Amino acid sequence: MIGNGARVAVLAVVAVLLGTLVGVGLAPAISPTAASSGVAAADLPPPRTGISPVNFTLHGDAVRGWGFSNATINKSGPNITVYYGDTINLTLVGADSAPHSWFIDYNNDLTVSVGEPASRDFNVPGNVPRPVNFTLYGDAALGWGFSNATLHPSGPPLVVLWGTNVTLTLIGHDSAPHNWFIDYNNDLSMSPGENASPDFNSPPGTIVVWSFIAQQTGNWPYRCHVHPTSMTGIISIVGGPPAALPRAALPLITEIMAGALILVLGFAVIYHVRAVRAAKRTR
Ligand SMILES: [Cu+2]
Repeated sequence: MIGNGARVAVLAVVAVLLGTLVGVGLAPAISPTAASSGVAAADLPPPRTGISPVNFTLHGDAVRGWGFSNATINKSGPNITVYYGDTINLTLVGADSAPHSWFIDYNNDLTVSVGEPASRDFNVPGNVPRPVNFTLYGDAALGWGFSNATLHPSGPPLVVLWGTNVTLTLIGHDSAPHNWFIDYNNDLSMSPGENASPDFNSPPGTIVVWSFIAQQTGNWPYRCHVHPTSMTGIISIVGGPPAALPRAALPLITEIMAGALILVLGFAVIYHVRAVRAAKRTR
């Protein structure tokens, strides 16, 4: 039995744990009001400012449990700690073929009860990922950031569900032109088939809003084609089938290996035919 004080505190914290599911959408947001938590409004701590919202990606498996990644799924899933007032965005990814949902079981009765934040089922046919918007600031020397204050040469990690329509609002922080592209083959330049935005900050101050569909499952570098080494980061596209890379974006090494393999096989065929003929002649 939880003490009353502890219970109130827990309720205050979780009553505002708002799940918004990329891909599945959560139940309507519950605001941190006295009504939803049973606590007088004046007794609630003020919502935190500056850091919220908080994003988590959870991978779920009926047998193995939950994990922040497929590789770390465990029956007792990862601890999730958030502040009162935080908006929590969950990206829920199925690691098996079963439908799942995510909810906070305040009363620990193993089912969704009234007032408990609960996601829709995910990993079911027909789930359409919710569109995702990111605002990225770019600077040739300082890199990428979600804000002017957080610019960094290794920009913020972006995680989206496979199939998501991603909209980027691209803003320059210096006077140079930039763009944003996914460097699937990691060759530091834009190749055919790589998602690439138009140039932004060209002329300085020009903001570009640009969308693409995240269709290649995996972890990829993103870059600016003008400053490909000082403006880079990682985008993770999760949950979809492993998509074939566009032919033009195949890594060079793959082409070299394929070429070498064909060469070796060709020689093998020639020598085999010759050996068979030679064997026939000696009979
Ligand atoms: Cu740039």
